Amino acid sequence: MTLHMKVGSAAADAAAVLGRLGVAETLWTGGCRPVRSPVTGEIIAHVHDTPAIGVAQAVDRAHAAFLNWRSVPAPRRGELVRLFGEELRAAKADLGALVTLEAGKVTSESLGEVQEMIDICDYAVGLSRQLFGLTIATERPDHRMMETWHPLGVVGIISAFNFPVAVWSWNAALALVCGDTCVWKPSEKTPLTALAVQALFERAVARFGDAPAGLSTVVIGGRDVGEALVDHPKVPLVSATGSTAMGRAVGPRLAGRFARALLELGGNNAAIVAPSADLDLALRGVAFAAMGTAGQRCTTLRRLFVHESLYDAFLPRLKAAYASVKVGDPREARTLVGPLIDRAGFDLMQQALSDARAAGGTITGGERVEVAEGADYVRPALVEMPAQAEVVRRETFAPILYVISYRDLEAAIALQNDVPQGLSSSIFTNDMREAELFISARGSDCGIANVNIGPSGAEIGGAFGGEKETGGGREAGSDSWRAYMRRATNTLNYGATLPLAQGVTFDV
Ligand code: UN1
Repeated sequence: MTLHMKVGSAAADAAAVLGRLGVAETLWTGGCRPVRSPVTGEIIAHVHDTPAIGVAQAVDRAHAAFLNWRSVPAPRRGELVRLFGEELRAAKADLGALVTLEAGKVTSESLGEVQEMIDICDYAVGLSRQLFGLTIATERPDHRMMETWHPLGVVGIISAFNFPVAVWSWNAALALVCGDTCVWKPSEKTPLTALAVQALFERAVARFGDAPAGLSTVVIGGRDVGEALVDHPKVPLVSATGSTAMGRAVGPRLAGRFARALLELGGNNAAIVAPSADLDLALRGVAFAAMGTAGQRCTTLRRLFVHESLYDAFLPRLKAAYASVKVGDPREARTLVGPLIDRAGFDLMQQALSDARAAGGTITGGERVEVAEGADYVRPALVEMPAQAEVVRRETFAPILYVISYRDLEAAIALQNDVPQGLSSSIFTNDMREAELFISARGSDCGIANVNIGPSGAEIGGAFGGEKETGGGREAGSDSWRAYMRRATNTLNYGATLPLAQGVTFDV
């Protein structure tokens, strides 16, 4: 392939970094599945697909490991996650570089993604000493009622290309301290970062000493590999992150065999800029949330409601910010917007822009930027819309920000909520009544509702996920760990009689 002059080879960079991360060359050469770098469009590796029988073997091994791991004290399980966190710290620059090469993120965001993994490891280490249940008042004398939390089993993890390593870690770090084991199916677009994470995990396992084999495994492939994982009877929980279409396929299959689904699907996130907003702050918040990660976060800001009194002041500033961001090679320090993942992403963006134009939208940006032949770089698009048309209500995984002016806050909140998705949202305001209304029961219907920050870039300490078509699952912090354990209610009688609950008598 001929490369455009502006970018250096991604293949050479990938080979060097994979070597440093300890990924055996046989794992990323000689296979049938090409891996393409969105940075240059080059094919940088050929990985081996896991056959269906291989998925079953991985689950069986993980299940055997679970039977051992569930009896290891939780703080000791935490020690493995602590060691893994150390490996991630040491490999942060290299793993970040690989995220950039394989997913196209700019370096700062790739490093941030690895930092998010380190953070969840730290969190999980602490959690390993804080897995607790309740003691509950009982109506019977000389009885005690309590709940205990036990390891659940093998957790299937399906992750998307846009957070190719962090999303796995939110699940795996918690699952491992909870006494579960994991089988991970990464996006078929980003298998290399998964192989690298696996290599780092195995280093931690070797240092840990006595971990059972098969605690965490990667399986690679397309839909059939995902289905084999989702359908396996020894997988009681599947945590799936990706499109709503994927969730629609996965959810019913899991329900059909009464397995748990933890779904984190599409978002169509909005922000409201209210009259009292600090406009400098709002501008920066909107710019990062809408253009960061080239609009390919599930939390990306896609809809902006600007109060009519500010519209003419705010829009020109936003347009200037859109015109000034550097779109280009994500490995370069000054670049803020890297490539779209592939041509299909580019085509979807162009389709949405043409639908928006047909619905009365006025578009600024959105055009192709020539960086590397065979790669898909675009200038983020700002689309002023007269109303919330159908195209605005659907999630297009690309840097398009629809802007609509509003007069009345309650009407703006209603519009914000009037989409099928319910992941993230925010309001920029210095009016306490508006801020409180926005996060109240009558406010945003999303899993995340922020004030004076954008909808993206959440920390791991909070529960992450959303409502409606976003799938309802919660990952990462708060009490999300409970999804990875099974709860038992225990009632113990330490008396000499057998009083029955609800006053029932049954004297024999
Ligand atoms: C995703 O895009 O799937 O809140 C996850 C954020 C990140 C995670 C995004 N911490 O934007």
